Amino acid sequence: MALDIETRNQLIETVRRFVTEECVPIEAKVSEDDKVPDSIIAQMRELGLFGLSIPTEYGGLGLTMEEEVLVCFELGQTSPAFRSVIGTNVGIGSQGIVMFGSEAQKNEWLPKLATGEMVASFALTEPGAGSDAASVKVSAVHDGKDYVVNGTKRFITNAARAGMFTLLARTDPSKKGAGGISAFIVPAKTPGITIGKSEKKMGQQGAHIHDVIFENARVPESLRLGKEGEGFKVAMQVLDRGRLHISAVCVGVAERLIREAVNYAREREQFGQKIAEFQLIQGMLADCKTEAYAARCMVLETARKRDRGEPVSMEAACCKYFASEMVGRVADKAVQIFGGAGYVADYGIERFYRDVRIFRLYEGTSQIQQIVIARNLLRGD
Ligand code: COS
Repeated sequence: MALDIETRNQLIETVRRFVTEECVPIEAKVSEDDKVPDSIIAQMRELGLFGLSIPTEYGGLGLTMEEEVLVCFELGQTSPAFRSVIGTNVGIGSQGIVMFGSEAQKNEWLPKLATGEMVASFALTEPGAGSDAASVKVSAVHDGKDYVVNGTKRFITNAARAGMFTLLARTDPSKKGAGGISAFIVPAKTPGITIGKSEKKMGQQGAHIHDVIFENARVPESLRLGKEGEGFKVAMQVLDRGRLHISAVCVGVAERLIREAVNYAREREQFGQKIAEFQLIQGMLADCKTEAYAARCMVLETARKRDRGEPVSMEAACCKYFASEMVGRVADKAVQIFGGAGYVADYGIERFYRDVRIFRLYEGTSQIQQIVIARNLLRGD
């Protein structure tokens, strides 16, 4: 159920204050240390941020999608590494259980994920299966009352902190495509699981991705999510939702960068006047604002549609496509408005420029979003 308007405004204001007072001042340090401090993670737990999307009966805040994107507009106003701490619990790590879990699975796992006592991680991508998600090779072979899992997952966010994985694995090797895949809840402490090194990345230092290697890891049948062969559907529905969440984060980052660019343009003088007075600067600011506003409207509209129970695969892909490309253009213009300073680390703008690049890649590249949009159009949905 939706929050009353006063509670909703309070929540947004609290998140805004947390972001401005606690996260923004340490953005550079988080990037340098490649670590979000434990004290910040503790505050996120206290604020209930790990449980934004988990229903209240399992200890979460049970936000509607509209409320969640409003919170993400705020969380996006700082380095995306902070959002990444809670991102997998709110989105791709937990939502398979919320949408497809049995009552017993929900009762066992969701309360821990809601409080942040346990971190969830989503294990779909493999060395040979990125955009082509239906080609996963990690195998889960039925053996008595267990499945025996073997293979490697790649670029798995929060894997080293995870207490559980939502794993997509092939249970039917005779079916090469989507039909042979099943989804599982896999406790991270299962013998036979090893976590690879933290990958060095272009941006978002403080957020970590790893390989997850399964060697004869036994997963009880009771931890399968949904029916055998339904895993691809689980992954796609989790991603539909995740794409909307990421789009909202893109809007938040864009709004932050626009604010930074406006402030800088008001201060910086060239040719005897503030650069904000130059129409070429104003043009760039206006383009940024127009695009960010368009993305904000799309995201809100799609979130409301999802809350009404309508399918939003196509609209979520439109949002992800537009918002992630939009924030790339905004970050590029922010560097341009800052000029040389935009390229210098101390000003922080170049860090955002690097940070936002991943938005066009993960949870489906822009090209995958185009495919999803076009297929839906051509099917006449
Ligand atoms: N919701 C529910 N079911 C869906 C779905 C959705 N959004 N999208 C596809 N499906 C179903 C289809 O209906 C189809 O079911 P049937 O076989 O019963 O008809 C099945 O899944 C296979 O769908 P499709 O044929 O479209 O699969 P493709 O292999 O062509 O792949 C894309 C579709 C490209 C859209 C998919 O592979 C994809 O999203 N790739 C990107 C993966 C990604 O985001 N990776 C990032 C990793 S997580 S950070």
